[in-house]
Amino acid sequence: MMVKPDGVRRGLVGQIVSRLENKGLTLAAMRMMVIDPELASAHYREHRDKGFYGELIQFITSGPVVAMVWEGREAPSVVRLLMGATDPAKAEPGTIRGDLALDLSQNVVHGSDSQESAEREIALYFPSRDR
Ligand code: 3AN
Repeated sequence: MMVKPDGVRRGLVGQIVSRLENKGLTLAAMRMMVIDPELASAHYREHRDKGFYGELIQFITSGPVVAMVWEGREAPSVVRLLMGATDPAKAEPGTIRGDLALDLSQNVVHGSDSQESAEREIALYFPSRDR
């Protein structure tokens, strides 16, 4: 999962990490970085034909992010439950987006949507990590 540039700018990294730790997930790797356009387009390749793609790439490269690897039982789906719906206006209270976001593009966090996408994204963001 990743804290996006808006979450880092707003100082939300600590409480997002706490929410996942409190749930019982284990933080296995963490990296603060500025995403370059090449990495952004690799990450979001499935959205390249969408109308919001340009805005998405512009935003995700607009400042530092914190990329993380979390481990635990059913980690990808548990993280997405804690994140809440993609559109923060529809995200349940108690979730990260439900409590901390309102804007659809500036929605504070990204989470891999399956074990397969987690592995693909971990390889992109942590290329030297042992797998
Ligand atoms: P999620 O981050 O919940 O997995 P995806 O993968 O469907 O959501 O979308 C990737 C990102 O693209 C979202 N986090 C959001 O910031 C942005 N996004 C999705 N749909 C829209 C939209 N209709 N307009 C603007 N941005 C969008």
